[in-house]
Order: sequence, then C-alpha cells, then structure tokens
Amino acid sequence: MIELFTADTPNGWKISIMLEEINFKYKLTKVNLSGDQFKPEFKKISPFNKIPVIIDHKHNKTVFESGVILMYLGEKSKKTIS
Ligand SMILES: N[C@@H](CCC(=O)N[C@@H](CS)C(=O)NCC(=O)O)C(=O)O
Repeated sequence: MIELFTADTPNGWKISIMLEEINFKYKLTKVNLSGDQFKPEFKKISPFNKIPVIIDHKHNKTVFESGVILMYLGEKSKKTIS
C-alpha cells in the first residue's frame, strides 16, 4: 500500500491525481505546512522538509520530489501512454 504525505498544494495534487489515474489504493496523510514539515520524524522521510512524499509500504521504499514520485508510480503502474 502507498501512503501519500501531502498538503493542499499543486505539488501535492499532482500525486493524488496520478494515484487516482492509475487506480492505486492509497492512504492519504495530511501534513500541516505551518510547521509539521520541520518535525524530525517528517525529516526522516523528507530530507528537504517538503511534501509530497510517498512510502511504498509493500516494497519498503520512501520516495520524495514530485517528479520522481510520478516516475516511480508510472513505472509501478505499468501503464503506457497511447
Ligand atoms: N521540488 C519539490 C517541491 C516541493 C515543494 O515545494 N513543496 C512545498 C509545497 S507545494 C512544501 O512542502 N513547502 C513547505 C516548505 O517549504 O516549508 C517537488 O516537486 O516535490
């Protein structure tokens, strides 16, 4: 299962849209950007203190940077553009 750490911003929306498009089940965890991004436990998964981040619990992988997350999910989905 994918867990998405996100907030109500375009970079966050990009990943929600992708997850919906590829029809993956995911858990959405909201991050309050008024300061929670600087908490040590969040820094462990997001070294630059930014959303979005995903944890792929099944494969024990953490991915940050929206473009990288999109590529990761695209590859996982095995969908092609036609
Ligand atoms: N290059 C990053 C940018 C991420 C980014 O700027 N996230 C913003 C929200 S859209 C953020 O977490 N801001 C909190 C902060 O800078 O403290 C990406 O594409 O993921």
